[in-house]
Amino acid sequence: MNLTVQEFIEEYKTQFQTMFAYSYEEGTTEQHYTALGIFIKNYLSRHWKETRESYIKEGAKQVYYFSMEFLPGRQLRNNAYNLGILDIIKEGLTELDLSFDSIAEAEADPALGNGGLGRLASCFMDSLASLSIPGNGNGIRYQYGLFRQKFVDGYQVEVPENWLRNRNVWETRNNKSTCLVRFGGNVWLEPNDKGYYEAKYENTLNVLAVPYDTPMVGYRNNKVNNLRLWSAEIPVEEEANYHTLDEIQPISEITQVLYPDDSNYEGQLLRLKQEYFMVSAGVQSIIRHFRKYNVPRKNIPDKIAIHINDTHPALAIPELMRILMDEEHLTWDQAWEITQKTCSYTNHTILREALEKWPIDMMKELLPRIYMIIEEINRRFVDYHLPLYGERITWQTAILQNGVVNMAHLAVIGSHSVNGVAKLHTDILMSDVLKDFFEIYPERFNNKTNGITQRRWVHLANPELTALIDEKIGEEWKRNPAELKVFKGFEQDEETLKQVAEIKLNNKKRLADYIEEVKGIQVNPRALFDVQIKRLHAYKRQHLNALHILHRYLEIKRNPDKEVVPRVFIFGAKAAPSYVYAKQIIKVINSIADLVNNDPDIGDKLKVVFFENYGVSLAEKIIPAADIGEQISLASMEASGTSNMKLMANGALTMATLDGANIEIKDFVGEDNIFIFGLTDKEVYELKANQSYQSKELYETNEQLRRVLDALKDGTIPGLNGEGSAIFDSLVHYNDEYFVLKDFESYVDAQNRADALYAKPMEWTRKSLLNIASSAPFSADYTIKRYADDIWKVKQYFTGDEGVQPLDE
Ligand code: CRA
Repeated sequence: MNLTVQEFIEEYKTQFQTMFAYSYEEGTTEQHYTALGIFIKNYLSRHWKETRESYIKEGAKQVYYFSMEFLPGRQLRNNAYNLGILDIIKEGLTELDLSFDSIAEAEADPALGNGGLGRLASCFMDSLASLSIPGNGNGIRYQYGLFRQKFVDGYQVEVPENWLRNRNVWETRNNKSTCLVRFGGNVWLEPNDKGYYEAKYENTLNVLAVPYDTPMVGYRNNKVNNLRLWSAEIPVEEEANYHTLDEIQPISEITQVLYPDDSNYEGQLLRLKQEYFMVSAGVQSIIRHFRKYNVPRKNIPDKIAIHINDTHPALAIPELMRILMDEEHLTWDQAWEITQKTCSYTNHTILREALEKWPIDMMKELLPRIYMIIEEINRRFVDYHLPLYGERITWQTAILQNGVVNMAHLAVIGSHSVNGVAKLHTDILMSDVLKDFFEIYPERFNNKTNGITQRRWVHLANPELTALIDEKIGEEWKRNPAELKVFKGFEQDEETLKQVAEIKLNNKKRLADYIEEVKGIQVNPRALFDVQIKRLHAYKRQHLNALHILHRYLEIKRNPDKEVVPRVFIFGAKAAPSYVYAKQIIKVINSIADLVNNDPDIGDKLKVVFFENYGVSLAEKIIPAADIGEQISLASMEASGTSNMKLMANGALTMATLDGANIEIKDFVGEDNIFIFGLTDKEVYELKANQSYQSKELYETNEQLRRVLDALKDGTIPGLNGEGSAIFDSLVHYNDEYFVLKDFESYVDAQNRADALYAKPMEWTRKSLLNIASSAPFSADYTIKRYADDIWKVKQYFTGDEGVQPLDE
């Protein structure tokens, strides 16, 4: 199916006219987006169908990635690119006097996730399809995604994100595959005449789960996998029982909004409802699909892998048990063996407040049958392990303790594999957070360092760089990322370095224009662009960055004639609506921005830009223009991070603590090509253990630090209403939980080293090139290959020599 430009033009005109009954010349950008999206979806539909059919025909083992969050980003460009028709479409549209770029901007960016975890799920979807692995996503079709962020007077204001307002061209509502999910009521087991117990229900709330399927397009391999997002509706046969909006509410609310907390456990009945709704619908539809394979039930683990993305979908374990026992009539032992072999679990955080625990009473009432099963899993676990490990370990690992259901424990006990998302993180799981489990099940633990898809984050976000790499080393790296290392050979080649520098400058000019357009701030594209983009969290320490900016500001004011390397500090970050401290940090940074950007003494030396509404689409604009990526979390706190990988792949140098995947980045790029500072995880653990840290002492003894901290509350920063003092108090009087003051000096020192290097452009660019050339290990293709080989035992299905080749690192 080789589309030509002329064919595209003809088909597109017809497509447009069929949809809108207007000629394409009269269309709005939005209409063109819709028509083009439908055109592409039609184009890929045959592959979508054939991929599904071929998996069944081959009896392929399939993986189901269960995640409460997906952040796919805009899909028009990526789908056209992976299908290999992007250039043709662009050319065709140009001939029609239309601009692909403006049309692509009309797409809503579905924010069905909070941050790294959701974006990781979507990078994984891209890699699964591109590696020809039978992999499906399973999640929720939230009507409202993560809130849209606005700044009013420097304060974050949340506005609902109605991403479905205009039609979503990618989804297909699939009425054939609906399921019924039950909540509440009474359940009991009754022996029947066939010799097994039957689960009987009364007074349940019945919810219809309707799947919306979205194609996940592989890179030039004719493979299209499926992302299934569930929406809650009233069962058709019960419609007559519902009369008012109030009555409908318990059903419609289930898939209405995404919980806006990142790395923070949200203990609400509704959230538990959402989790079970997604899990039950997903498991039911998998088991139904599996029947098509016509193999004995005990072979389910040879055909199905269910992956639990953090504990949010951990109810998949008791739900699978329920279906295998109550509907497939297997014994407990048979069902348990299948369940454990089928399920695997990834932990994404060690933050205590993020570890999900549901009150037993709530679980019992909302999910009575599921609670019975969890109770039995717990009873058997405790009975078995008590004689082997004694009270201490057994009680520390029980699922039910102190009136709550510990979801991480359920996930570990019910899975055959438990992984962390970077080496350090996995080590911490084994030695600390889950150490008792590591003693019981050492064989289950393994590390899978996160990755990113270079297709979205390099090929498409940074086309000039991509073209340059193609020119220097050929195109093989796109199918086989390991080839990127060949680019290292150009580190001494002046011409290449000049080209790399020029591309960066062009990207920065584009971003500078965008900054002027949306923020009204003029920045110098030759300044050092210093970028911190991620959720706002105390452990990520955006306030450390802010203190450094203040420090620079005060230095410039004190020594106005001193030459400085001009910098533009760029932020993008949403704070959870209920996270007061994070919101105070946003306000402080915005106020510092007002101060700095409007001070005539400062000029180009220092600018601060805080973008509103950070998300995938904004990241695509910012990342290619970054000189420095800020990865400054307190060591041990950031499980992995993934913006660190995206930024390095685009030639940013990393300003990093030895945390999460930063450590692996350092190992691959070499310590000369990264700025490392701050406490190590061991030092942090020690300081916490011996309680010797006194932040106030630092404030009192370090003059430079004191000046900066005082500026938070002495009126230096205009427009604050106590937010500066709140930050000050947390750092000085409440002993600085995240060791911001402790790391301050070493941070400033690392920043000074960055300045010195930036003053030698060739040297800087050489390191930038080495970062680009060392980024291949962080391709999600490798990460996914390891999940496929080690955890899921699923194969790549090739049809020819197209697509991403069997990966050989
Ligand atoms: N907030 C971690 O904090 C990690 C991503 C993806 C996070 C990040 O360091 O890169 O997951 N954890 O693995 C999380 O969401 C519930 O825990 C994140 O995105």
